[in-house]
Amino acid sequence: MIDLRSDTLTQPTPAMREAMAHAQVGDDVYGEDPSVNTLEARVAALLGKPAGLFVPTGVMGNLLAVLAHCRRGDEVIMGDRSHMFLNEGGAPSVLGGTAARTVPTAPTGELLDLAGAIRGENIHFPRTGLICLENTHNYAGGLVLDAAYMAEVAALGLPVHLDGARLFNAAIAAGVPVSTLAKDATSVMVCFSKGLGAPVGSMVVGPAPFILEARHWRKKLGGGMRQAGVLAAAALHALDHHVDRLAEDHAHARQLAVGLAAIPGVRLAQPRVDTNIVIVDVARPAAPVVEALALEGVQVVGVGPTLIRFVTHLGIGAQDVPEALGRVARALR
Ligand code: TLP
Repeated sequence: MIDLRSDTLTQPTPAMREAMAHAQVGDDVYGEDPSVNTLEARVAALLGKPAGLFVPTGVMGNLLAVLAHCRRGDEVIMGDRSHMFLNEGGAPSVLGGTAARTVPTAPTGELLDLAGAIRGENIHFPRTGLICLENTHNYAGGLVLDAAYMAEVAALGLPVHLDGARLFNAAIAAGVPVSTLAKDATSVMVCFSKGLGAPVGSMVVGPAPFILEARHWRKKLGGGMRQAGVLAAAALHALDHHVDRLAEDHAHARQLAVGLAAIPGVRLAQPRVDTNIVIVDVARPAAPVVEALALEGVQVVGVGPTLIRFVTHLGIGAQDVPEALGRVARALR
């Protein structure tokens, strides 16, 4: 099987497992896990923010950001094709009493009509508590939002939370430090369990009072972990060894996109391939195509009635790309 369903499917490498086995640990609820403390300080510094909080998942990180930024009844502006809106179970509404105010998403991942969605002060209105952006943008095909756009959104004057599950991919693709893409967000969530190849773990960073609030909420949600240093060690190893190599995943995705677009009946559903995600339109129901591909030994996911997503990652080698393309062509013949 060539598994292109997601970069969440990576296996920890032997060297990463070694680092985990030798991690120094303590009780992180007491703030005494040295590996977690190192990771929180390192990632906060990397992203140019005062403080960080290690969390088990990206979903929890995004949820904590909403809970810490907003009050009950606030509206949270997010894209209608954002992961926070589509794939997180409505958690900010369920657990935070906030409402998702969706705005349309450009094919390149930027939010449209943002200024018009911000509420003015009026006793009848909910308050706008937060704007959420996503970089790279998953369902825009892993496209990168540039720093100039981030600055434009920040200039609207509201707190901005950035779902940066794949922010390291964005930084490598844009050739800028990750802090450049984080600069105009008030808070940022990054994942170690996507392209970076760690088995578990994400981080929320932002101002110290915000992180303290998020820490309270993490405990209430049951996310206070104990000897979490074994997981932090995997993330630290990923930061040391798996960031620059994301360029390989991006090159594989470009190669894949060129090959896929040459297959009759397949069209690229995104304007560019910036990073490790390729979404194609197969102009027929996606589900049977996904099944046919699996029978040929290529795993992918359907992300729309006729849309299929391919994601390259640490577990995909150079030889896998032409092999996958051959299998896709056979399946679609
Ligand atoms: N995305 C997963 C699935 O949930 C769709 C994937 O395979 O792409 N933000 C973004 C932009 C994400 O893509 C994801 C995961 C998350 C947040 C949530 O991360 P986890 O799975 O760690 O909670």
